[in-house]
Amino acid sequence: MTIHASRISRRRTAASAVLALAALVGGAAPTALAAPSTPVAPSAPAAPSAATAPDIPVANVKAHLTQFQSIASANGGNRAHGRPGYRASVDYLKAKLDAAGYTTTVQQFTTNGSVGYNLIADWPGGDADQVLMAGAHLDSVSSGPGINDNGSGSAAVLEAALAVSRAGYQPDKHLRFAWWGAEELGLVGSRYYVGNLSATERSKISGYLNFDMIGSPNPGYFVYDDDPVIEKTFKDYFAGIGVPTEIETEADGRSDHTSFKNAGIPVGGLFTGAGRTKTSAQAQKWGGTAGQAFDRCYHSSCDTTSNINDTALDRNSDALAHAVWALSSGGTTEPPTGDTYENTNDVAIPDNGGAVSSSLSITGRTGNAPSNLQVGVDIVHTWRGDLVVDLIAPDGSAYRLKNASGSDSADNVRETYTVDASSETANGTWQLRVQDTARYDTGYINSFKLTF
Ligand code: DPN
Ligand code: ZN
Ligand code: CA
Repeated sequence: MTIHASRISRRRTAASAVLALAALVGGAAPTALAAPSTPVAPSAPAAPSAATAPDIPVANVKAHLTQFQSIASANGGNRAHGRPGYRASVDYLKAKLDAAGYTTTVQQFTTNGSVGYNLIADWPGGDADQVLMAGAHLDSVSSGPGINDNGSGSAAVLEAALAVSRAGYQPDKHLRFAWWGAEELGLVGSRYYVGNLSATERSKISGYLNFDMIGSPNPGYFVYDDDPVIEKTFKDYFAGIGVPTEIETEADGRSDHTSFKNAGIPVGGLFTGAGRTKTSAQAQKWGGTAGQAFDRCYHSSCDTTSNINDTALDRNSDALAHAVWALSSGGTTEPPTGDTYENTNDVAIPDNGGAVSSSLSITGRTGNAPSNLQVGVDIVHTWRGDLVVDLIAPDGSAYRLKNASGSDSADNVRETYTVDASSETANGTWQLRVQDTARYDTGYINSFKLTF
């Protein structure tokens, strides 16, 4: 069937691109009931894949907590703003980051009559106009060593940064990690940092991820309810490991993401609970003790290395790394500019039958199609491995987008392929040709898009 293509303006937002990416990373493929019967040669073109974060070894995170504990013990029992244990904590992190290849900056400010410090670590490379930040406050209250609040977030952010270095990860975005001073005195360090950025520098920060208390001994799994893309990235991660989450309602205004949020920067984060009491419903789904605080040692001297739930620390550290990778890579680069034509008429694909197609009649363009013609394919199907998909140019030449692959049992083909179509005239009828090559599973072409 040929229809006259409606010309629509294409403005894919970075947000929708990230959402698509998150879905790609987090979506587990449901298993179909019947196996396809026709064996087919393995496919040639590889589907675009997002960079995957490594597992963060919780033992490494805990080793940093042991160091924070020793620092506190050697410095009057705390790591509070204005006390020697704070500066020693900064020095510990800075040495690790410098050795791993980071460009570090210690930013000084004064509050409450003493000097405070933020530590900023930039990973060289990535798009300087798109900066993804992850941070944690490094100061404790003066009444204790602050191992859960917030050695936990500080150690996990450090370990994610070190994992970036170990992996030699080259993200599309620029990565910046930060540890804030004087959070416990009213988000002082992070407010100072954001307040000192120029409007241009602020506008380049595409997101800030906050980690404050992520190893609570009687843990809950709370995700901040701020930027929807960041929130979804975390939620999808936890869903993928089978851990239920709740929206964090306690965090608003209470940790360093607020300084970024107030400047209009998209924020998100994780939290395992502070002084509030775990309900019986929460204990049912997460384990632990109902009627007891998430962290009974919140802001007290018993917030030591004994005040940590290893499982919570492990899961949250992995979720942190997952978000850093997912939100800094793939699909978040500038969308192709150009004119988009789309056919949204559904075309049924007969089971193990003949090829069908969806068409776009292109008129009014001059010359040839581009070398990076974007082919948007949306096929709903219960076993996509059955499908062979081609783009057919107006003169009949075929460009293979996807081969059949019997073992690929995932649902649907939702992909944007790039085709070098520079030898084809732009005007004429283009077709998306789809054939189902194996029995049982079926579907339909949902939409076919071309962006010139
Ligand atoms: N930032 C901590 C505090 O204000 O003491 C704890 C906290 C973190 C509270 C996240 C709420 C949300
Ligand atoms: Zn605190
Ligand atoms: Ca089939």
